[in-house]
Amino acid sequence: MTNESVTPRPPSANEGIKAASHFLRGTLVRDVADPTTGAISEDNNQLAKFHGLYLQDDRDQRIALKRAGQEKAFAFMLRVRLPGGRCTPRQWLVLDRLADQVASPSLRLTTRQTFQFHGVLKASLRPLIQGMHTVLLDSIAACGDVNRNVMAPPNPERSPVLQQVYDQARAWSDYALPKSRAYHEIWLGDELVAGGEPESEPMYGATYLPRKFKTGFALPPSNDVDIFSQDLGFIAIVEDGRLAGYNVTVGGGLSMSHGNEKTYPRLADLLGFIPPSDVIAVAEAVLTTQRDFGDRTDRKHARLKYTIADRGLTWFRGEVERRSGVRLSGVRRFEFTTIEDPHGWQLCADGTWFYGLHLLSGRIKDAPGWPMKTALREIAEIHEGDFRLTPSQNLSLSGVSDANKARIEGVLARHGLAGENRQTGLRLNALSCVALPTCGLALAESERVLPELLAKFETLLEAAGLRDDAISLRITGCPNGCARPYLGEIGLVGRAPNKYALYLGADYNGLRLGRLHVPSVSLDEAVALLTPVIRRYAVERWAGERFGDFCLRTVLTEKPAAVPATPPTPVAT
Ligand code: SRM
Ligand code: SF4
Repeated sequence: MTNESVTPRPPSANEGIKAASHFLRGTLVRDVADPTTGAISEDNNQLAKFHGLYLQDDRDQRIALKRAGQEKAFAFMLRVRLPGGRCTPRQWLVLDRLADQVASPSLRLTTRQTFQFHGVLKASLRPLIQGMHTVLLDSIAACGDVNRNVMAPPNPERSPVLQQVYDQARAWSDYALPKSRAYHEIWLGDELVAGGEPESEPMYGATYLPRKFKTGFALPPSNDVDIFSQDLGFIAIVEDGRLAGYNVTVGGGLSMSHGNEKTYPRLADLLGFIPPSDVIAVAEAVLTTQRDFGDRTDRKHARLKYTIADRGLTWFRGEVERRSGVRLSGVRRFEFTTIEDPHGWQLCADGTWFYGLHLLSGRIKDAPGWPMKTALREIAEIHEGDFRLTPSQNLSLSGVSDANKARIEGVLARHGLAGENRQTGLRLNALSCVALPTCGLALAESERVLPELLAKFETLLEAAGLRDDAISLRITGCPNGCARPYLGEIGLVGRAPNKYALYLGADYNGLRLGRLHVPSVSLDEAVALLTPVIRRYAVERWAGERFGDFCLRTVLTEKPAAVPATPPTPVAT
């Protein structure tokens, strides 16, 4: 068969939806006004993502509602756009109130440094978005085939150039926003322009990108944003105390599908070095190259990582240089020596304090004996700096004066939350995705099983004398990789109810992916399987050797793992 006779594959259905949407409007207005259902059409659901919204249903209620012949318990998830994860106390107070008034009362901090609301009924979408608008927050491009929430180092004052890096991340985020007024018309009641002046998307075009696109900025020595998992990354290079420029990374991405070898997690390549003044030009060139060459026929093959894997880095660099007019120079030296958030009080060079607060899975709610939502509201009422959401689902309070330090400590102590940072090294480093009951793609539990899973490992770690050792465990309810599990030293990836693929051997600082160790284990089996490994690690590790490195040197190169028939009970010594 000759090349000419190969029929080109048709564009995926989403391409048609985008093209016909009149710049992301579709028939959302009509669907939102329809009182006969809590849902919107599937086509409009694809468009709603560009507005930061996902139609979901409470999966815990599915069977009962089906038996009762009723509609699913539909509600929306809304994701806020928050470049670099920064938010003011005033914004915090509004989000906190909106969560109580129009959503499930909890707030969820995500692995890309923003907030998610869950359980928002259709009728509450406008009040929520309009409430956010009063404090200049929106959810534009938080999801969809566009440049998503841009990540930037959150932890304040680790370096004098942090503010500069944040400003550049923010500038790129603003630059890459869709120009369509659809969001303002539909949710904020701006005058409808449909049928009026034609709109255009100078950078994206009418069909936007083939798939989501993620950008991160990192500031060594911290790789807190997991830079090699981003489609596009900027690693700040500081020379003589000044920001000399950035090493650009391209083609990271973590998602895969079980059993489909054509899909795989991939770490980004280093493309070259640029001065700070070229960030926007190069970012735009990377994005438009992906816009023009990304695979629009198959959404499982549409991310930038596949464009680069298929066409090669040399071709890609040439295309970026041609489009941007910037010649990338050789990569400059950098070193990542940490990834974790600092916890507790840290004194900054300018004499202010910041407080790193650990929040398991980023969940902020009031639970019996754990009134975190109330405590943070009270802190927001007195806090003079800002809140910074971290890529590890934690929170930093920055810009705290001596006087306010004591007051914030007082609030935490009064609510019994002063010890939140005195957790095991494993707990402080654990990440989980949302999964059940809201995520429509979850194959297994994640956030809801994390506390119990950690408790099991903690017994073992305490017994082995490893209580304070930082080991990263990341769990997700499916292989999409939302908690970046392939970069956790212990990665658990859901494949069916209580069945997970177990990955081991990732680099603690995010420089090496884990390897599939066992394709399918229950959580108890995973604990049982890791029990001897953790015990060995306690006694056989080399000085300073991380758990991921140890696994690579030992269990991953030794005989294949066998799943123990009966999980042994950890023995305290
Ligand atoms: Fe994600 C889809 C949650 C970070 C890869 N992700 C989803 C959806 C929206 C499910 C859906 O499409 O119906 C999840 C909503 C669950 C819920 O009920 O809230 C969801 N992803 C999340 C969050 C909230 C996880 C968390 O617990 O913090 C993170 C929100 C980030 C943000 O604020 O923007 C989140 N998702 C990630 C990451 C990590 C990252 O970006 O650093 C990844 C892997 C990195 C990557 O993109 O390669 C990730 N999410 C995915 C994918 C797979 C994309 C792909 O290339 O195939 C999907 C599915 C999809 O897009 O089709 C997905
Ligand atoms: Fe849902 Fe899968 Fe992402 Fe978890 S990893 S939130 S289960 S899409």
